[in-house]
Amino acid sequence: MSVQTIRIDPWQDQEPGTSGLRKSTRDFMRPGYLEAFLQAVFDEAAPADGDALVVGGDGRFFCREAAETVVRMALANGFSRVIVGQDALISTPAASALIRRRGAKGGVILSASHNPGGPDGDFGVKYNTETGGPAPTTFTAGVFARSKALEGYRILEATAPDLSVIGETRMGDGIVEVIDPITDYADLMETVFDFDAIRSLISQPGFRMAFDAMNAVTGPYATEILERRLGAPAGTVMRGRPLPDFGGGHPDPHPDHTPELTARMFGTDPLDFAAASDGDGDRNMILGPVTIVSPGDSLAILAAHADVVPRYRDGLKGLARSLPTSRAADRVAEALGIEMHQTPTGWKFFTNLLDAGRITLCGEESFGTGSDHVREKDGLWAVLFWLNVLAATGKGVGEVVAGHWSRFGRDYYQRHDYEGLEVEPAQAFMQGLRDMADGAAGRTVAGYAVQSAEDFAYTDPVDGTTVTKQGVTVHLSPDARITWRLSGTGSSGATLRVYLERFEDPAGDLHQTPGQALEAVAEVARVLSDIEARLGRTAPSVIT
Ligand code: VG1
Ligand code: CO
Repeated sequence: MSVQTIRIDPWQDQEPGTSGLRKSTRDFMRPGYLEAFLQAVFDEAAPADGDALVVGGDGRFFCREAAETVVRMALANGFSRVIVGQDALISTPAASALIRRRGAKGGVILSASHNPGGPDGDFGVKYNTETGGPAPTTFTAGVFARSKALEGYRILEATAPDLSVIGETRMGDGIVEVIDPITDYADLMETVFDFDAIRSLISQPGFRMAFDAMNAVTGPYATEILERRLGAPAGTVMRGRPLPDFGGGHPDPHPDHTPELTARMFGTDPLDFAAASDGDGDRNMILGPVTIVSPGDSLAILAAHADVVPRYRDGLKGLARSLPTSRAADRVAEALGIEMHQTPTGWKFFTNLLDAGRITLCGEESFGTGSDHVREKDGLWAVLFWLNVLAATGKGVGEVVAGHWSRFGRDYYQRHDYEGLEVEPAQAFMQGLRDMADGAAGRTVAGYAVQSAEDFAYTDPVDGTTVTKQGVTVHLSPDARITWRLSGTGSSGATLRVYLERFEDPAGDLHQTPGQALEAVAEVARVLSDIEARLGRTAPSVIT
């Protein structure tokens, strides 16, 4: 079986974003495009004899073909073993767990996460290193530099084995191992949570729940864990079969994209608990009767209740959140007397803190929560954590949330996305914000005084690497905060994200809608950024 080297002209646009390389599926399917990116990744990873690579994806269109290409190229580039999820499926958190358990050199995850899939949708490739976490910025910068100068790629001149059949096949000088991607992950969850307690909660007469897998990768995981191992009735998992186009849906856990679940939870006879995940299984949305738990609150609430979970019973080392995530977790860290870190957006910035044992739980406002059990955010883990909390406290979702606010106060929170912008005006807008930030302190708008403003730069406390321009934040008095940044996960154009938050102390009005509570803060954002004049936008495209 020979290794072929195929000459190519290098692509100039393979710069990984917040979470790997994302492009339209059609762009990825151009001859040599996927191959070029993989070659740059493998050159940067520089595998040695004996090294293993984990491969799998979220089941979207082109995943299987792409996985076959990864197999043939990995073996041609020095990996000795490629461990592939059956049918080329594996969730992002399960891939992270597998890399760690098998001591693999790294993993290739074929997913554009919450972006729609299909021939007219998006595709993506993420690379995780031996820690199980997303490749750090030094690695992705190396990949981008290599991709721009690449002259060719190496691939085995052979067909990959059938990825639907579990077992080992020799190929070239290496081995392709097709594994069941579910069992190990489900076993890991059993070591983290109190499954007996969750089982008795679920079996209580009258307790009703649902999980919307959105025809993405979590379907088989949720069916195994919730229905088979925890005894939830068949049908608890909705849209449980992974489909290449996610059944035409948008695999983003947002109430607009889970219409049936949302209708059930906001209808006349809501379920006690509901949840959804995204395309690759790393996000979570938690719902109670007529309640959506804000992700920033969720992180704080889980941290405050961590002692009910067997894995965290002995206490938390510290907490971390991304810059635009609400400061609700900071208040819990303070009460617990543990470290609190603020990182840039993207899970890769949590990895070093987790590896160094500085933090145990971390999260992002974008429906991402996780812990040191893996090095990715983990959707089903968050669902099980909530169930564990409900089981241990005997309370409902709404009661837990309201109880948290009355103890710590409430961080009212909203994200306003402006989609479909052109790249250059969006970048100029961000530059305008940096200039505004320089002279903003002391200004008063809509009853708020600007206390300080900054262009967020982050120095990793573990390895000392620094990244700059991670978002512009304005701190206001009374206690509120606005952050602006551009999305790094789109496949075309630009999306501006504006994050608004305001703290209400426990004695204040804790039960307004976020829209009402943040009306004045939104006005401050409009005035300070001058968005209408600069980008011609009068209202956001999406409010979360
Ligand atoms: C978004 C979220 C960010 C998350 C990233 C990847 O990035 O804001 O918090 O880490 O998606 O999540 P951006 O750059 O578009 O704001 V996933 O579920 O796509 O792996
Ligand atoms: Co995701």
